[in-house]
Amino acid sequence: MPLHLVTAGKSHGHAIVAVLSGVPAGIALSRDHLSRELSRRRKLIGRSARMRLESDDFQILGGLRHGETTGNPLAFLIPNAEAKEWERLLDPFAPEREKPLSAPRPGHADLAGALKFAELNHDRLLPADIRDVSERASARETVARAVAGVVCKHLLSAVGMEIASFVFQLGRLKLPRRKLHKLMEARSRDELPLKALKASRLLVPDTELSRHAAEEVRRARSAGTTLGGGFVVMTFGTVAGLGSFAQPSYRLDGRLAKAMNSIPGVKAAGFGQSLWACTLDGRDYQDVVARDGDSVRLLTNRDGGLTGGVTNGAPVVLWALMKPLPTQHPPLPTVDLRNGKPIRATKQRADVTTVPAAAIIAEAEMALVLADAVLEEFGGSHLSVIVERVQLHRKRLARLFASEEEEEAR
Ligand code: EPS
Repeated sequence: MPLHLVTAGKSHGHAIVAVLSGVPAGIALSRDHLSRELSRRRKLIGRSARMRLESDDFQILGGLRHGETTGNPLAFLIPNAEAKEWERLLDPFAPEREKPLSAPRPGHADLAGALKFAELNHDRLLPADIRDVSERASARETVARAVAGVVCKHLLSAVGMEIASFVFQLGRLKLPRRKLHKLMEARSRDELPLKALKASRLLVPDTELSRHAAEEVRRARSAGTTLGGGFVVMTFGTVAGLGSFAQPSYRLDGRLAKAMNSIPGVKAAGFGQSLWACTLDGRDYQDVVARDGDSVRLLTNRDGGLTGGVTNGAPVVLWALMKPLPTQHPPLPTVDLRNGKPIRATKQRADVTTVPAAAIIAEAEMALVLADAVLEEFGGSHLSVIVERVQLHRKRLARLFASEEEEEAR
């Protein structure tokens, strides 16, 4: 059964709600696990003041009992702290229309959404109220992905797969290429600078760079502007053979890139060292295959763990680039969609950067796609069955060159 996440709700409405279907039974989850992930996402530098108001509260409406998934759809709700203040404006049955927002913020979904939902009224095209666009085209929605991601991370962890992420660029500041290269070649989570990562409220894996990046966020905040950047998300312990090249839509690289690009503000996503290594001659680029005991291993991981859309057993390494957020102070010039006159864009409280938050959401997205691929390959209704099947598969691959007699003798 494929995993499927549906989210709904407004950024300033009562809650963000979601249903994750296709979850097998037997995944242990505690209140602590879930709120820890919400708090991780909330306590980053560069977010708007709203992050201090939100809590790490959530309600599970179905699919979990005695701290374990039941195999039924997991339904949950994350309340919005400021809903009361917006109640009248967002009332679903309000008889009268408020004055619509009509000054799209350049770079925001405001314009595309207002045009998409425009209504023909007595031969005139009326753009949709931008409020209906921005209530949904908002980073708030991703809070539901964080919760769903915890469930999928637990499934993956049960089969020996672990996800980590870090920010490698914030505005003009970047990790040196050599350091980024080394991190992208890590074979286990312990090879990442976990202490520096844990201490950084920007998820930068280098203490010095993290300090400079925090200064850069302060500078951007006082200049009323925003910062883009880049992050890497990796999965260690990846089981080989997930995904397929048999059909274009089965390819796991395509599925992962699509998932990354679904994160608001992400403009590019790619694998491994393609960020720079594509300039190498083919002879120098390829990940060399070497014998490793009774099995094989790749000496480098330039391809980022996927070849032909299938995992090759090396860690999956995915990078993504995010543009600077649209809302600026003072607002940028734009056009009033009601009359075509020049105007300043709608004013909105906003974040300076969500690159680190996006890295956490990218972990969740990666977990969703990989958990789905695990279920596709080794599916079962209960986690224990899936674990057994993955273990058998791993055992077989570890004995690639062992004959059956040797196996029996063991
Ligand atoms: C957002 C703007 C800010 C962010 C919000 C997304 O909200 P507000 O305008 O209410 O201050 O804090 O992100 C979240 C609430 C969240 O949980 O990530 C936007 O314009 O998308």
